[in-house]
Amino acid sequence: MTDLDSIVEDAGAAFSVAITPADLENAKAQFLGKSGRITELMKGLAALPVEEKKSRGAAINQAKQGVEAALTVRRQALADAELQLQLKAEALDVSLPGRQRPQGGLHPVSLTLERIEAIFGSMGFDVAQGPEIETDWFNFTALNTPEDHPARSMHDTFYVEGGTDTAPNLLRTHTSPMQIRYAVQHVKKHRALIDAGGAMPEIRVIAPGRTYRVDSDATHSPMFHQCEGLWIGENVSFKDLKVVFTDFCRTFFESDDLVLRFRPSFFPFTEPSAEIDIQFQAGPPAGRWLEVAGSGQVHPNVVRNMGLDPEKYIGFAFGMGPDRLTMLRYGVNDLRLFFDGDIRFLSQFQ
Ligand code: 2NL
Repeated sequence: MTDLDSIVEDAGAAFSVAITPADLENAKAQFLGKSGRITELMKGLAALPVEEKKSRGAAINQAKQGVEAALTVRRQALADAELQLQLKAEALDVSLPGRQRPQGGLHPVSLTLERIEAIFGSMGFDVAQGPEIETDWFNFTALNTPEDHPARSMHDTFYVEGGTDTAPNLLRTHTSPMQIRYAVQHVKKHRALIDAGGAMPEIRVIAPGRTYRVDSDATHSPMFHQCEGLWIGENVSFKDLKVVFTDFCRTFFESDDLVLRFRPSFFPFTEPSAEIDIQFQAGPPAGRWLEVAGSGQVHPNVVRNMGLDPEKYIGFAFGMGPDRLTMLRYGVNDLRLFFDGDIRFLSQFQ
């Protein structure tokens, strides 16, 4: 092996142990740098005779090309290795599941309110709206509630600052005030027709919404929901109430194996009045009577407060608790679950 062959071989060995580009540049300097082995040989050429200089020069050049070739191969190998490392570090696993953005949904009680609105909507009932802070007149007086009725006391009703005959100052205790407001507007709109003895379009409306009472335990929440219904016309009877409410219950609970019982009761705003109980003929709560609503024929004083003559106009009203209906429909046993806001409970209704 000539001295040149061993230089090329040494260079190949030195380059192959270089791991980083800096290692490689240092190794290169040992052969091609200012005082590298190849460079030193080149310097030595000057001292040779012309003929020998030619052949020796060509041989050194060939060795130099060999060293440079080995250098290029190693440079490329290091660059490839570095690229592979980078690719590995920046690897993107497109098969990983993405970050979830769970879809929101309606509260179970809202689902019930929507169901109630849809069912009564199909029977021609409009949906009333109204304020949650009410006046004493719309919440109590118009509904024939006596001045000394316990519901009007500070113990049973949330009062807010201020309050006059016209200014609102209490949190409504039922959704009836919305129906009074609705009826008053309806009568105002048809006043001329009514006064001329014409046929006023019937009042057929439901009033769903939040209501407030001073009450808090496992089965009572200070805020709860109510949905009332009202149907007033010239010839609306208890028979219509029975048909409408039976149809509602069977549709709501998706069961024809369901019977209703109207049990005598008392409310200041209806006379006569009845509690409505239902009984499933089949399924888990079968055989038990469940109270689902209060109802009655609208009291003549309340009809008068709507601006109508109770001798001519008559009808029925009912009130039910959507919170309780939701508990019955889904088999929920604690009312407070609806208001705790625990997503593990709420997400089960989506
Ligand atoms: C109950 C009782 C009831 C009414 C609500 C009503 C409304 C008007 C006129 C007459 Cl505008 N009555 N509402 C009537 C009877 C009972 O609710 O226990 N609800 C959960």
